[in-house]
Amino acid sequence: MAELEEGIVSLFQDRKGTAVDRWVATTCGYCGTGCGLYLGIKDDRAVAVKADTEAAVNKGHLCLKGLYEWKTLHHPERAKVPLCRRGREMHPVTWEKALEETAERLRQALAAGGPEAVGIYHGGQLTLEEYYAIHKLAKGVLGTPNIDANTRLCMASTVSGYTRSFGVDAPPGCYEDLDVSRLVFIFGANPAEMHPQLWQRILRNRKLNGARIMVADPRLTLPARVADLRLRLRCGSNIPLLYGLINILIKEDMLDRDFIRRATAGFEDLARAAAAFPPERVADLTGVPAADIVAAARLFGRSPSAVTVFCQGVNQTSQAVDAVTLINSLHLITGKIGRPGSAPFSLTGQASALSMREIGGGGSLPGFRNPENPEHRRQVADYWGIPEERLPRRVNDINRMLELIDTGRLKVLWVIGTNPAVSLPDLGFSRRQLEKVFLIVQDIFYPMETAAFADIFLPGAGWGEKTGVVTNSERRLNLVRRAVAPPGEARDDLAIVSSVARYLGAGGLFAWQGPENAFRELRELTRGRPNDMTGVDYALLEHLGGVQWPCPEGGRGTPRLYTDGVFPTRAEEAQGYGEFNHPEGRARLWAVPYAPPPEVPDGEFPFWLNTGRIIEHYHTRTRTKRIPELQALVPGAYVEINPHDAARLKISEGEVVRVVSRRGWIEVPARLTDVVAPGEVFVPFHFGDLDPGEGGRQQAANHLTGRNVDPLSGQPLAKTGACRIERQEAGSMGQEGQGENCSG
Ligand SMILES: Nc1nc2c(c(=O)[nH]1)N[C@H]1C(S)=C(S)[C@@H](COP(=O)(O)OP(=O)(O)OC[C@H]3O[C@@H](n4cnc5c(=O)[nH]c(N)nc54)[C@H](O)[C@@H]3O)O[C@H]1N2
Ligand SMILES: Nc1nc2c(c(=O)[nH]1)N[C@H]1C(S)=C(S)[C@@H](COP(=O)(O)OP(=O)(O)OC[C@H]3O[C@@H](n4cnc5c(=O)[nH]c(N)nc54)[C@H](O)[C@@H]3O)O[C@H]1N2
Ligand code: SF4
Ligand SMILES: [Mo]
Repeated sequence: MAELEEGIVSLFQDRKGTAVDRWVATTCGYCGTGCGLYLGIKDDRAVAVKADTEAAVNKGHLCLKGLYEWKTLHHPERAKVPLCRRGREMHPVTWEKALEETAERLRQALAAGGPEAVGIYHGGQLTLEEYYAIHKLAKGVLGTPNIDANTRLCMASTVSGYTRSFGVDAPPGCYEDLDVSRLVFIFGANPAEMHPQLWQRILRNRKLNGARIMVADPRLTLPARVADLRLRLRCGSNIPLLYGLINILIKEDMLDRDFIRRATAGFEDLARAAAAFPPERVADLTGVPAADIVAAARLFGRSPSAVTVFCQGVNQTSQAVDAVTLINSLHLITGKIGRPGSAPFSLTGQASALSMREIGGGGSLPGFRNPENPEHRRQVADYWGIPEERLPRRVNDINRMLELIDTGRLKVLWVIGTNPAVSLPDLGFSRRQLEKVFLIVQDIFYPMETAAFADIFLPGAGWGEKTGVVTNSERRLNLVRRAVAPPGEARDDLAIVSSVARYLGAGGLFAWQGPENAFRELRELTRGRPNDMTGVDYALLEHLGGVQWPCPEGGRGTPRLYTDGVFPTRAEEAQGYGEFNHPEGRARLWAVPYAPPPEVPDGEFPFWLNTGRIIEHYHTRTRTKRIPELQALVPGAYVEINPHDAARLKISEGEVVRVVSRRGWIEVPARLTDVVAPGEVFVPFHFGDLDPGEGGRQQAANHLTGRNVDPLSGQPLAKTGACRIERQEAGSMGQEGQGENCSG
């Protein structure tokens, strides 16, 4: 077991011996953990990486991805010049031509169709300054409601869940909680693979302090295997499980009644709703034995502290926002919040996903302002010097934007730093929309899947080639630094967005001399707000190695929120969750409804379809597939099937099967493993479809996923759907409809 625990998840690495000209301090550009590292530069090229032994987050450790990150720089397929489409071909053009064309298309669409005719959809791996520029351009110049980010597929449910419970989208806890908590409850997350350095901290806590680990996941992940208590619930059954825990906590009076009285509202309603979920019913609905549900509630209730770590097993399932609010409630009714070792803690996915949320990516205005609040609107409009009416009141999420393309209202879409041709659900539908719209793609690699649909391609500078701020899961602002020049004519996203603004005649609003200048501007918009960073500048970030917001002037940052039991629930902040009817300053306990997921297995599609990720790859692999060491480890997609199901269906290890859903199909090798339960399958979503030259196999998991979304957050349910497995007859591989249906 010791080997399993240490095994793949962390590598200590020290390359003091590597011959380099200089080491540049920076922050890892992959996951939201935010590890500190040094890039080794020799002759102006990146040649090595070493972990930062002083870094508060990772203290000298890095995972696989961080270790090889430098290899994404200087790759021959880095995009180097702007391209424009002429017929079927993309041709190199000058920056002037590309920018002029981009601005002209936006202008024409605006003139003909108004602000709804244009849109921007961006990723979560840019810098805070770049997000600020994008949102200033979209909301302050174009005035379009069509502005969204891939946080819609990632953290949108947490954004709404935190806001509903606490009044603002701010993660209450910090990593230190993982070091000191007596119980780490891992709920719908697999940090051993996705946040490896946090998993190391959890294991260290167990070793040094005897912390307990409890895991709720349908898959037998590494954390589930080593947990003290494992709740292997069925896909899509978070709500009954959480209600089941709350039911026992109340029945056995494992509550902090004083905290409930003082700091919360809505307990009676929550208690009434939870009463309908006794352990026997919950066992029926989740597949978790009733005794384990009781044991889990007691472990949580009796532990002096507890932190619940959650991620996509919550955000991407049905009733995701409701699940987030119940997780928050679990902590609120037991008073396990605002103290060391106690917090509901959503792990953010991408390196700067939280930066994006705090500056508008989750649908707010900068500084978590409410776009429906006249005072907030005025503050932003005045600061930018634009008419207040221009600011959209409600943004259209990417789901709505695709519908607007489908109905011909959205004409020009600008995609920045995300690969929707692989990552959006229901790829058949989504790719048709990318085909239909006039598409501008801004990415660091060419080719990549979404660029195949582009009319204009703009080459961006990536990690290691630009300086700026990235905010990690614990609200820590870190610096990423330019260590080498971008390849060819590539330019950083801040410069590109500012140039487009200039071509649109709004250059005066974007007259920054580099990122630090932009940071100073955006910082002012956080004054007095939940993410106040008016006390932060680049020098302080350098000096302290990162600062956690809020950090008002003169401050040094705030590791933990709500330590006084007062919550920022105020009527004027009550963005997007309807009528505000509870006392200010108290956290809200919601009695959420329960309904089974919208799509469940049936005779035709008898398996639960679960999709997600693995340690070796990052998202759509534009970076990790170009790192030979990582690509060799897992070169293609596959489907995990439980050996009992495989035996029943006569499927052997490695056999290529067809996975079919109501939306589409993929053909991938079967991997027989008890990591998935009988009746469930899992497909990693990292893989785009192979080109004909590579065998032409259709393998992107999102051919299978559907357009059902959480009604409160608009987040697609990438983890809850139904599918069947078809065996391929010899010789019929790859031809639609010729598989042998062996789902029953
Ligand atoms: N190596 C690597 N690391 C990454 C990434 C990557 O691509 N590669 N991506 C980053 C990003 S953007 C993100 S958002 C995070 C995601 O990090 P995670 O959320 O930890 O990863 P996932 O594999 O998407 O899903 C986690 C778990 O949710 C479980 N799950 C599925 N359905 C349910 C359910 O109904 N209930 C419960 N309780 N659990 C369920 C799955 O079985 C899976 O084990 O990882 C980040 N880190
Ligand atoms: N079925 C299924 N689908 C999912 C998920 C799932 O679990 N299952 N997870 C969802 C989640 S949580 C996420 S976060 C999304 C991720 O989905 P995407 O955002 O599509 O994933 P990436 O591959 O990270 O795409 C980022 C793109 O930006 C480019 N890039 C990197 N750095 C820069 C830069 O500095 N500037 C510019 N301009 N470009 C840059 C990269 O080359 C890449 O093409 O996928 C979602 N889709
Ligand atoms: S844990 Fe995340 S931030 Fe740290 S090295 Fe790995 S990918 Fe990078
Ligand atoms: Mo994500």
